[in-house]
Amino acid sequence: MEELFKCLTVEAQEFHYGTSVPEVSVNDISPLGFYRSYVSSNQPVLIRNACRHWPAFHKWNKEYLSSKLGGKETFVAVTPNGYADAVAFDLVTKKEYFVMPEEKKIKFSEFMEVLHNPTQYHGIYYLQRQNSNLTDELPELLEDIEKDIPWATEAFGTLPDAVNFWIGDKRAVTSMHKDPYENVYCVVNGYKDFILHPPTDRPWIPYKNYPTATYREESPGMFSIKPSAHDHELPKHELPDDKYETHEIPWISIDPLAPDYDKYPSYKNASPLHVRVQAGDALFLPSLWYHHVRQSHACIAVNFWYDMQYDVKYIYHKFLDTLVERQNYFKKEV
Ligand SMILES: O=C(O)CCC(=O)C(=O)O
Repeated sequence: MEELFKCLTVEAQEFHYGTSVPEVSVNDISPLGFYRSYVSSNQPVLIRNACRHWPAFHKWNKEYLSSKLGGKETFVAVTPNGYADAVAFDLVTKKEYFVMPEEKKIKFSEFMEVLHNPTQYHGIYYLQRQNSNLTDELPELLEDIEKDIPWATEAFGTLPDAVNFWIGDKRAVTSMHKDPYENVYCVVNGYKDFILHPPTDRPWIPYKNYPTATYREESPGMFSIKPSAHDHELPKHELPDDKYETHEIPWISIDPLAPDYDKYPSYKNASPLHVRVQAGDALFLPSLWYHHVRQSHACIAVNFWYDMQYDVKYIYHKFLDTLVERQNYFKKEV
């Protein structure tokens, strides 16, 4: 089976995805061209100058955002290590968890103060709510951007499902994951570094089930990992259905910045693509692509999540997922 998976990776790379993310100018993008060349073939592309014409490109800096949003309260993810929604080892319970950030509700001006004086504060701050926070929580900023990406909206035949606003510390990292969305990711200030894996890399991406937990800052700079209430010691078959559902979450255990090849030797077979998205540009990140994201300090971004189609590509990806799961199961058995 492993040989077949290797063949899949090589063919996907040679015939289709290549070894770098293609680039195109926004002036050369039409809805039909975008759909034909990138969406339907599940191919990422860097779109130069996609959001350079937004007023936000010139306006969004510390002073402007503070005067516009200063007194407003907002939720910010705070972690000891920059990793919100990632796997971490808890020294107290000696277990690995999928750990979510502490969500602090603070004034935007306070967040700006922390962001611009990071050494004077404890914890790593990242405004990264993924619930359409730009439209729902920060509507004051909407006049500075377009409400959607016109060529993408026409290509997808629908408005975006969510528009998210991101601003954070350079130490804040988004761990490897995939989303069921077509993502148009626009950088307004600074840059973002993406590591991408096509869905065909699934056999080399290690998943494990982790109990969930949340960081809590007990005193300045002292974080503990609080297992979720449902992480009790009952065996799964004794858990009520609703608890069973949320007891564990499958997450990717590899850190592509420092892969542990002793633990995950198969990851050597994967075919990552690296791309830096500069201010004014956008990355089209197709649904189900694995991504890991870093950023320059106080980088500001807005992304548009469009619903994905549950089409034949999705069915093939799911089939591959099932094959890999089966193979891993039998490997453990022998
Ligand atoms: O910008 C980031 O830190 C993460 C972005 C991301 O994961 C997404 O847009 O799906």
